[in-house]
Amino acid sequence: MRRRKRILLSGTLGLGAGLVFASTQVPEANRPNVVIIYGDDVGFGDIGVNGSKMIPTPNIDRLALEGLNFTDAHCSAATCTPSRFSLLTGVHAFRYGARVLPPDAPLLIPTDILTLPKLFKKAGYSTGVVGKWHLGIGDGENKVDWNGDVKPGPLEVGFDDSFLLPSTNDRVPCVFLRNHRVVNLDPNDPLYVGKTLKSVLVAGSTQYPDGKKNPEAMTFYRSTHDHNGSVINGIGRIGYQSGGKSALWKEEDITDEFVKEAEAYIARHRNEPFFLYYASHNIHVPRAPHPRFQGKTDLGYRGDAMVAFDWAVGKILKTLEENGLAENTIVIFSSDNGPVYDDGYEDGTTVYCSMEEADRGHDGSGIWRGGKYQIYEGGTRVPFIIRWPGVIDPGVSDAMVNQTDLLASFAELLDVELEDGEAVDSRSSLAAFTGQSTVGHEFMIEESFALALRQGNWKYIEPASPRWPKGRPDVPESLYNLEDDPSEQNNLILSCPEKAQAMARVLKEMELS
Ligand code: NG6
Ligand code: CA
Repeated sequence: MRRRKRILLSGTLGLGAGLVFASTQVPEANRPNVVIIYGDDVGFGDIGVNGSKMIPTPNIDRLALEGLNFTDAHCSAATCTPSRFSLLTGVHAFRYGARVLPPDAPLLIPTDILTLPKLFKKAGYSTGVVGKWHLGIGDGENKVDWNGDVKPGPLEVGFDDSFLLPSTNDRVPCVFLRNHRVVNLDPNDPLYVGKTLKSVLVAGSTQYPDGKKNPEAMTFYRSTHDHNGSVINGIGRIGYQSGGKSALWKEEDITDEFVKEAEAYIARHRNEPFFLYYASHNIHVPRAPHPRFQGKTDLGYRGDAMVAFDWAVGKILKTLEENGLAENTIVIFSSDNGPVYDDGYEDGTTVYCSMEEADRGHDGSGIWRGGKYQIYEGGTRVPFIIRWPGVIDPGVSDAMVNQTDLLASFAELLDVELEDGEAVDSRSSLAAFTGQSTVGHEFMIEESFALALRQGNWKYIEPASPRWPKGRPDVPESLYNLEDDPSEQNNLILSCPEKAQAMARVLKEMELS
């Protein structure tokens, strides 16, 4: 049976040259371009419109003022890989056991399932990704040949074009990948990637210092935790690399490189509908903003990296304008998880792993508790802005929405039918995303080494489960009422046991459905 999700709206949407439609579906000739600008570790409170006073973000603020700014929008999980997985597949990451991936992990997204880029292709779009990938590359059976065709990866899950930092900026390999090939690779200095130094010790390839034995090589940053693999550009990485010296990125230039690629992509595709997934590495560690951004905040490189990211957003918006595309482009700005301060380097931020709520007076998650890695609201409640000039009225929405639902929402917008078994967790929220409705989901799952359920302003956090044996911070089974306790301080699990049990039942049902 075919599954079609369609919401007919009570209002109407004006499109382009005065055309009016009774639903949000758009005719082929008017298909808007879609640009998703995805931040890395950018918290709800890291942008000016959401209360940040210590980091100037004029471009993101402008986007918010021209668009719809959501106060209760979520990534699917409080870490990168699971959130990106759900954004691109419309499936909860826990169903695939998705966790933060090591540098040499194979492609996590099966090549035979529907993805967001594949959906856009069905609707006649060109699709491109620029930025951080962190969803694995390779088939899992054969070791990836970094000196040949590096695949399967983004091209095999639906992107026509890709320019990537393959894993994260704190993991090897520290090179860019264009489509299937490493950029600027010298065949006389072959590139190897592995978990141990021994696995990459190949005669003839450049060897980099081993952070464990040569901490003095970490001249840019010392590691506070676990960034003791190959030391590249003076920074200890997760994992080991040898070779590829001519292909190494320069930390301070990554933002400029990605912006250049995004600008070129937009200009190249100006005459056809396109979907661009721009996945910035900002403001993930190691934060190394270009010298022109250094010192722009009193928060050190974390704040300065956010200023660099805001600059990049401004450049992308300007490129759309210069190509005459601003009006007919939906721009979405969001993030893959909440904020973190010290995430593994001595970069001047505070205590390891964001258990602190604020850094020098700046609270990256705003009033929401916690941040990256945490099941509290700050882990997944992230900035979320949609701008679609002439269609979405500017404003603020408190609707509860989730990135996992973009796939089904775009399917509805573009009138693409979803088959049974496709994007199973994606529920069209088109009316909420376009501001036609102020009501979001009744129920929504949150994930971070545990599952939680939101029901309106109620939040239930399940007890520790063997499914997440490692890494779960010590959070007991909890129940909060965010209406009068938005910062999750008052655990009601003992005083409202019936509510907790009812929500636990719904969570189980949703988990098993
Ligand atoms: C963690 C790393 C952290 C960061 C994170 C991924 C340690 C102790 N911590 O495992 O530094 O790399 O993975 O961040 O190694 S994410 O935003 O891509 O999920
Ligand atoms: Ca992240």
